[in-house]
Amino acid sequence: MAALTGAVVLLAGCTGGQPGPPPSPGPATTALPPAEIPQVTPQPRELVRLGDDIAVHGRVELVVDPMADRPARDLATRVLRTAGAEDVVVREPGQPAEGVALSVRLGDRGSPTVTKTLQELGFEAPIPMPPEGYVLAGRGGPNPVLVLGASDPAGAYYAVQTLRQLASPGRISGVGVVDHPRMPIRGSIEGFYGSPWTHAERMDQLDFYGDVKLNTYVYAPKDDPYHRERWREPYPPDKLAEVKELIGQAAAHHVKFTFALSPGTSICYSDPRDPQALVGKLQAMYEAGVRDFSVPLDDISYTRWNCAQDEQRYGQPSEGAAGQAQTDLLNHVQREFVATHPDVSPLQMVPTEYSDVDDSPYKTALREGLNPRVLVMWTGDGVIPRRITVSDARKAEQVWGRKVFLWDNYPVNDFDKSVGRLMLGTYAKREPGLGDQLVGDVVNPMNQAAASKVVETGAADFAWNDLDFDQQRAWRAAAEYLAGDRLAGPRPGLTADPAVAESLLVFFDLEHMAPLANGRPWLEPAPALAARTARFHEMWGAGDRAGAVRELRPYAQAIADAPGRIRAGAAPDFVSDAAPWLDATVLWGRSLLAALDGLEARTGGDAPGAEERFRESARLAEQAGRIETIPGETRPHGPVRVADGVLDVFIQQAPGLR
Ligand code: LTM
Repeated sequence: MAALTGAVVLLAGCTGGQPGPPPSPGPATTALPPAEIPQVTPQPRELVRLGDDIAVHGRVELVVDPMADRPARDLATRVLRTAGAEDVVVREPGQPAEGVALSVRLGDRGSPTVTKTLQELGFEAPIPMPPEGYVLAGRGGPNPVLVLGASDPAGAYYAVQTLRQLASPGRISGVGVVDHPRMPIRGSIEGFYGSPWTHAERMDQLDFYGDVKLNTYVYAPKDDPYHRERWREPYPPDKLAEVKELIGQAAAHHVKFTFALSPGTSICYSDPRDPQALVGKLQAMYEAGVRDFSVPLDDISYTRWNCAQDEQRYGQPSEGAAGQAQTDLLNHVQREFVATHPDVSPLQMVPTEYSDVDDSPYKTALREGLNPRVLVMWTGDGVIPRRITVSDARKAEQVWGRKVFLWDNYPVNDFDKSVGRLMLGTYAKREPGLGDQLVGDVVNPMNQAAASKVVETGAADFAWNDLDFDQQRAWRAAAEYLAGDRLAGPRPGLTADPAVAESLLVFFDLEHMAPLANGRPWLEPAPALAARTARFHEMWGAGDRAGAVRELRPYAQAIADAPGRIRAGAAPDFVSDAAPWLDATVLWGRSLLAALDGLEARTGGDAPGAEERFRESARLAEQAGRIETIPGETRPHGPVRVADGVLDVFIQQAPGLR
């Protein structure tokens, strides 16, 4: 650990408060030998055990600098209460409270008391602390100490989000954490076609982003007319009121609500009224509280102009001419709007050529003319790339003349070949090291907002700490999150049912396949099930038929049981998103069990019984195959897929196995 000496330091009388006498001791503190450290997601950069766990009971004081904002204070208070504090007294440094069992310090990393306490706990000083960074250090025993120091309000909030995950009933892990993100922009871009997310879904997403340290939500729904087709028109008052509520929710969870406006389908670049209209609408959003903006120019034709004037000004339609017109437009926004509003973040844009790394007249125009402050988005080498590599990101940097901002088209399921798919796979094939090469990573999710949290959790983990990313660990974290009752407490793990998380992982595996635009998989179908069916065939082929059936049966049962468990225990919004897939999974699971029954009956010499079970298996599979996605929800609409290529193949082949 770079910043920690690594030693377990025993410390007497340290409270982490301002200089002066320690608070008078409260009720005797229980010694808590260290329990297993819970998984923290995203994985912190450095995490080591410092000593015993910290007992949480009785009266706890939270000593907070003004730097830690209300969301951080409120969350810290909730965490301490949920962990077991009967009472939490929040105060500013300077007046120790009486009779507290534990004093928790939350403040500026540079404040003398935080620094001193951290040094006493074994941290080297000063710890480099980039934006959003924090240090957390705690050790139990008779004089427990718990200090959270941060570089800025976001860091303080993230320190508390880590504390949330280190808390369990009655205790907080006695650990040291030094942490900051590798990528400065992390989040989602609601940029898919089809029914946009509802207001409630967006509110819930923003809440979730705070939990997993995602700091960005880009509002860019293709089917919101005021975002794209009718971009010049102001939002009606009811929609504007919703946007304002989203801005507040985003701020409360340290998320940047990023407003995107896509004028490309109808803009006349050379008519001064259009660039003015664009700036005017951004200004209206600024007045509503937005400070982050994007101008996406994806999925438009650049081989025709929208007005005759553009041909006079830029010449015949061509890639290069479109690049020049867009450069002029974006530089206008930069000059007239971004540069005149010092509190606005760098402008984001999506180029029309967003999905390759080859130079072109279009890219040359933007590279040479576009203000270098403007962030350029890129989807990887392909709209739905096979993988996203450091080398491709470097090539993208070359052709765009700046480091690019990843628009990751995963888990989006709005394209033809994704019909019937719920993308619940791992966040795979994103190469470690991208943290040095990308300015940010936002994923384009599914219409199914709650189900998108599976991949969003992976992306959050990766974007925070790509060098230590473990896709299976992140997958499990997503299952545990969705298995927890979030309303019951700030830490899902406090109430999560492990059996529900296990069922979710079985279900995620069945929905693991992710297709390229041509339908071929870039993520394979059902890897866990496929490994088991492969093992089955191996044993069967080797003559151990009873053993082959016996080994596969519990997993077949787990598939059949998963939907019931998930419906009973997982987050209700996930359950409703996944409803058709859960319905189909029950039937596929029963079909698989019937197929195993048939094989067992045949092995036991009961040929008529076997035939009857195989008929039942086929009937259930046929029924499962008829279940469709919810009309109007997913675009495109069609039969849901469950481990296709693995489960259906096994079931079809079973009657023929001799
Ligand atoms: O990817 C980009 C930049 N644009 C569109 C998205 O709106 C769409 O959701 C995805 C997936 O179909 N493909 C696109 O080209």
